[in-house]
Amino acid sequence: MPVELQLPDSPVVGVVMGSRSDWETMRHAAEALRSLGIPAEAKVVSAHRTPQRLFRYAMEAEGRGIEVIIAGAGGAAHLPGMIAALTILPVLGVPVESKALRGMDSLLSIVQMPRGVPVGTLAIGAAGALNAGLLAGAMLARKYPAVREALAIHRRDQTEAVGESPE
Ligand code: RP5
Repeated sequence: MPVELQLPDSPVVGVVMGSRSDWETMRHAAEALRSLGIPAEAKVVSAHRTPQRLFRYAMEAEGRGIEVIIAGAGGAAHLPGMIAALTILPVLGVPVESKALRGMDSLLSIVQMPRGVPVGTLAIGAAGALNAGLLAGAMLARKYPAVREALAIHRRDQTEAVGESPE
């Protein structure tokens, strides 16, 4: 089978979230993907409020060309785990900061998956979302040289932006 080197125009990463209110956090994942030139889609898919949409999304994603799913949710954050249960695509979970428990509920809901159904869990909030985008990029960099190059440039720029003097 020939190795695929060219990124398609269609989305290869799916960014999903439990509510529109999660976008303020999850847009950081979308921005990281955009900065690496990775085609991505963003959708609201709620485990509790739109379970049929969740099933459909998870079952169809691989066939539509999605290669990595980033799922963010807050509170009783079942979205990443349920998606992971329904697809063999890698799923990266982002705990959205909740009002009541400041995201500890989201974090524990996402990270404590049962043996056999993994979700790669990131940090709570915007940093976790941005890192999920970068981590998806690192996964895709194994296949797409353009993503590898973009990731290397991102790291180089980030390093150069850290001044040695504290003032
Ligand atoms: C979760 O409940 C969502 O992921 C969101 O983080 C949280 C609150 O949702 P809204 O009440 O703002 O729609 O399902």
